[in-house]
Amino acid sequence: MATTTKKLVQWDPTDIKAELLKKYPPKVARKRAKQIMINEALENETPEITANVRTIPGIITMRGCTYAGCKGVILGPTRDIVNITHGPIGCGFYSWLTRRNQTAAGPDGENYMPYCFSTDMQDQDIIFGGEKKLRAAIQEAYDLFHPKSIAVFATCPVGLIGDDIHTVTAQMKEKFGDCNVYAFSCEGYKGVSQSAGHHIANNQVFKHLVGLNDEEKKGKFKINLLGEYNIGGDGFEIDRIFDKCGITAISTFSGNSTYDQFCSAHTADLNAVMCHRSINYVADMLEEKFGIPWIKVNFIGAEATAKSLRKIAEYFGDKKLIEQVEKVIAEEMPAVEKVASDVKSRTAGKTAMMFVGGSRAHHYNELFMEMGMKTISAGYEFGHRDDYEGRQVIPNLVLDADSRNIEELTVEPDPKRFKPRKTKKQMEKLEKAGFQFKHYDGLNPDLDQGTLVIDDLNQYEAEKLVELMKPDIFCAGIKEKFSIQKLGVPMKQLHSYDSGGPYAGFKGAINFYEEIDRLVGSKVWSYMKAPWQEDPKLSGTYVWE
Ligand code: CFM
Repeated sequence: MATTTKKLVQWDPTDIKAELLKKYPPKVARKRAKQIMINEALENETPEITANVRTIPGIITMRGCTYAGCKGVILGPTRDIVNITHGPIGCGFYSWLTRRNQTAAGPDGENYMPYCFSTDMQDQDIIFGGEKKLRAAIQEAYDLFHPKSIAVFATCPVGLIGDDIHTVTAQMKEKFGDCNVYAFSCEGYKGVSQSAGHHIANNQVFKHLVGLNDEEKKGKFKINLLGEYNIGGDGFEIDRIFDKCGITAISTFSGNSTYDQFCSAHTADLNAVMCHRSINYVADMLEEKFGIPWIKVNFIGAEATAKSLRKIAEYFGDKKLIEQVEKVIAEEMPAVEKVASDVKSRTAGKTAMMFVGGSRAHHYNELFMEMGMKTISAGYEFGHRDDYEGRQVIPNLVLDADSRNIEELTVEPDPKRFKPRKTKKQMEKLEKAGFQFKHYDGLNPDLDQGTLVIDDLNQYEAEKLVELMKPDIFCAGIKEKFSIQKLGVPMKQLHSYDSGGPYAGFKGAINFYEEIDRLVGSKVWSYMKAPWQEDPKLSGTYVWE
């Protein structure tokens, strides 16, 4: 690639923004300008960013599709539901484990993770309809495995030809009697990104699963951990810490989860929300229907982990739990601090860029801060305005045709099972002491003034940013990995963690410090030059240059 632009040593965010937009036709530049924001770091008053809108055709986005968000992200990590992709086998590939959500089979050994179920639609199914094939596939899965539950996911062609997957699954459920069968209309085109798929998935889980098992589970301090997907074993580390503290996770939505966890979620006494983007509306629905309050937590970063544990303990207000949490923090922190102070001597002052999904750019900022590093540019692939600016913007969000396309469930208090976990007085007392329910400030207030916050970054802008600002590390996904390394900058995948992890909790923080230290300290990528960069045989320009 042409490398005529030198690194702007004293870069000004306004100049960088102008550079990023320079090559676009005026109409595209105008649209993208609203998605590139220079952060003012004003708490709850950050300027408005445009987010959750369609990618401009022709731009190579980092986003995934709605099917990916539904099947891959939300239902993917649940081990004992047979997930059938209804569609051509190309999409079927993604019904296999392409995300690094880890699973322990558990005492019952029921685990369908290693399998890939697809109806493998052919031309004739597209022409004459695929319902017959779908019915046969559900029957085959039932006969082979006798699972508790079978889920069906629609890919784009299914929506285009109009297969009625909901009727088919309802009929099969009735026929079996002992297997819950339901479907997701999560065609890839259904929304502007995977975020729409999260919503479709969670709505159906709420309608078809949550509340089915009223049996009281053991445990004194019972919570649901919402929006934790056990990537690289993060969930295992969080479970280890919960066990030590005496906190019982009734369910995790949905890392290493089971069908029964979803069915029992309404029996917990607190919802702790990790990934706000993918699940905040489930927390709202659980509160409205069953009376379970929710708080935002973050187990990425040692300090953030300690803070989140204290928050959970404070909510329950039990002296013994508060003491135990403090004991666990005191036990875990010395090892973390030892590694942090060692790596800091090399990592302090280094710079990072992060462009990941809808919550990690925020969560991982914690870990970089603990290493003395600075985030100079960050953004989400598919975050909404509230993930950037905080939940106070929600009432003012403009609903466009794409967001209207996604069903919003109307939830009412359950006539028998609605039970406020705290009295109004208890809630007010906690709030007076500074405790915040249903609260999230978003990414922007935690980034420095002048940081470039960019929504739905694309390949062109990613390369341009790196070329101009030369960060010490760039974090994103597999699609970005190699083009960034070719620019001489180390790259860390924050979706799959490459082959690393866990990075959550105390042990995870240590893993992250050590890995980032190695990456930013290594010059290997900067030594690499392609032959044509050193000795170009042919040169040319594009017509617009
Ligand atoms: Fe939530 Fe996620 Fe994320 Fe997400 Fe994802 Fe993921 Fe992600 Mo990849 S649910 S928004 S759709 S934290 S798969 S575990 S890493 S883009 S930042």
